Amino acid sequence: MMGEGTGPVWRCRDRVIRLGARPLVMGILNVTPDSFSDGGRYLATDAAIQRGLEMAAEGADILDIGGESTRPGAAPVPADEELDRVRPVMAGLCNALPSAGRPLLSVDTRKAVVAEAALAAGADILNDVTALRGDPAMVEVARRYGAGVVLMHMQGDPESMQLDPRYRDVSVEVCEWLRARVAALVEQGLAVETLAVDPGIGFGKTVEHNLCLLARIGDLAALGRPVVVGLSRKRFLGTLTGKPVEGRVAGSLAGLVYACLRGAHVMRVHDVGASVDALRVLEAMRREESRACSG
Ligand code: HH2
Repeated sequence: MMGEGTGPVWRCRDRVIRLGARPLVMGILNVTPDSFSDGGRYLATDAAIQRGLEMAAEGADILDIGGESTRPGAAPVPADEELDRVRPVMAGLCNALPSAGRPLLSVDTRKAVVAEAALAAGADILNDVTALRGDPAMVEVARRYGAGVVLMHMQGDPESMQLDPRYRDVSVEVCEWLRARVAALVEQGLAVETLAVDPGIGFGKTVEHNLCLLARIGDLAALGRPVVVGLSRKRFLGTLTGKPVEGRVAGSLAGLVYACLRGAHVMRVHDVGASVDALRVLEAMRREESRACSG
């Protein structure tokens, strides 16, 4: 058992995490030519493994490896190409990291063949931006391995999702959708303890939708499952600050601290070292706050 919190338990194959004591940092590793932030930097297997090891040394709790960009308008990647990108990096990181206490390994994919190969190579978590709806074989793969699963909300698909997203009440609709998705997957045989939820910041959402979802993370946490949030360097931060992707670190850290104060359990980030530092300071301040308030 990893962690000592009072939040939900997340079972990821044979690793069991008790959330709530401190938020976990999920480092992003995109083995792609076109991801919006790190596209092209880690396309070579060696460079990607090196970056994974660097993020582990910086304190990442989870490494999330993806071989297909899901940014708005991204071109789909054939399965064999995605497989060739992800599998050697997953296997290489499994070999290179000590088995005791290594970060959890996650695969960010919509395809069951890629998920299966990554899990066979040692991945613990399946992070699927379609919440296991994109490929009919995905549920069975997740079930067979007992993988941790991140179920993300998305309105529409990456090609068109940012054209004109609309909701009556974005937080209520996203929470209800994720609640129904958890229930449907439990019905299909997945253990509820393996499931985490994610509001899908930027996936079919305007700036206002994103801000509302972040303000109401508590509603999502009330589902009783771990809440994953990915806001790192995203476009809404560019709209708010006027900064390009590489200038959005400070905005990302402000969002990270806010999301954690509102109840997020896992933060998906590009800047692992800076995020770990921000969370260490936040943790010390919260500890003192509860000591001072109870004393
Ligand atoms: N965001 C992206 C990709 N995968 N998975 C989850 N669970 N939550 C997210 O918010 C999320 C995600 C998009 O960011 P990134 O991977 O940096 O870019 P790209 O899709 O261009 O590779």
